[in-house]
Amino acid sequence: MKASVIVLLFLSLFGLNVSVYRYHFLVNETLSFQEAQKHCTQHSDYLSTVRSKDLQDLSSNSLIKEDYFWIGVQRDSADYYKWIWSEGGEATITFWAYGQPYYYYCGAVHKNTLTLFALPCKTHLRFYCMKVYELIVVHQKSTWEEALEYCRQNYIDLAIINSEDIMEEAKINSTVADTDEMWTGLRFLAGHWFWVNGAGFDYNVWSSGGEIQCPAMNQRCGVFDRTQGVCKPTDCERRLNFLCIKEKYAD
Ligand SMILES: *[C@@H]1O[C@H](CO)[C@@H](O)[C@H](O)[C@H]1NC(C)=O
Ligand SMILES: CC(=O)N[C@H]1CO[C@H](CO)[C@@H](O)[C@@H]1O
Repeated sequence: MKASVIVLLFLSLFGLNVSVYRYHFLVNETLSFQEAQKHCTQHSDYLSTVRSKDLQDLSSNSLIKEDYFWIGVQRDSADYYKWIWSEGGEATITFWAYGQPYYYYCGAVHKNTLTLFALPCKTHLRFYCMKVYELIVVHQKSTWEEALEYCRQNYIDLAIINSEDIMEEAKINSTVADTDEMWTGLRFLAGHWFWVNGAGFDYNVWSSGGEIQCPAMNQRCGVFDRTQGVCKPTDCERRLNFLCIKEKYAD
């Protein structure tokens, strides 16, 4: 099977009580629901779990040539009236199209109306897979460098807080930390601030004073301040808890 082109689209936090966020990827290949599901579990996590507010972004991808695309929702084989996510758990769908679900078994989004239809599972459609991440508080008091090393060895990286969804996640998850401030992947080097994974600064994480253009030598690592819900520069040698990014379904 030829390699599919995977396009990173955007990420989303799923519910506020659930401490995770999701990156959705369009796979530029038309497959049946079962084949699509298999493709996702081989290459990432699952077919996408989607909220109503994600539909606009997902549907606007111009690679989707068909009227519909698969997301990870289908009838429960044990209970005809129940719909379940590929990721697991019952799906409470608020965006059924009028008169839906019809008697078919697999859920596809109609891209022009942003509503869900039940379609025959053998229909060949493009589809979204997702990767699911969590922020985890590490209860150690470490310098910024030590924290970076720890996250990279044990998880993926220090936390990158570059969207509203991840900020919400950071606020929820940081309540268990021992320190009010905790390290993130923010660093000032060679004249500018950057996220250690190279992410951009479209999302403003800084405290009201804004980004410090030229921080003093001892103010060049970024903490997340949970009392204010913002990031601030501080001394890299301080010993603080930290936030790592973890893959939810990594084994
Ligand atoms: C997506 O797939 C179509 C064939 O179905 C191909 O023509 C097109 O070049 C692909 N687009 C990208 C960005 O790979
Ligand atoms: C407060 C909170 O939601 N803590 C969670 C942070 O993330 C870790 C790892 O997923 C969870 O185990 C915590 O429950």
